[in-house]
Amino acid sequence: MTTITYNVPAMHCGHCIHTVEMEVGELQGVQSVKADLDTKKVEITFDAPASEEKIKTLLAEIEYPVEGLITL
Ligand SMILES: [Cu+2]
Repeated sequence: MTTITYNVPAMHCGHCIHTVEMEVGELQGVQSVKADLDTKKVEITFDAPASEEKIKTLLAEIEYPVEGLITL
C-alpha cells in the first residue's frame, strides 16, 4: 500500500473536490482519496493495479493536472 500527496492547484471549489475524489476513487486499486480545497492537495492511498503513472494520467485527462508531489 502506497500513500502519495499531490499538489493539484486547478481545484477551486467543492465540485472540483467531488470530481477528483470520485474519478480517482474509481481507479482499480485505489483505496482512498482525500482532496482538500484549502491546501489544493490530494492524498491518495493505492495498491496495484493502480500506479502513480495511472493516477497522474487520469488527473490530467479530467483537467486537474498534478503540479507537484508532496513527499512524505
Ligand atoms: Cu470547481
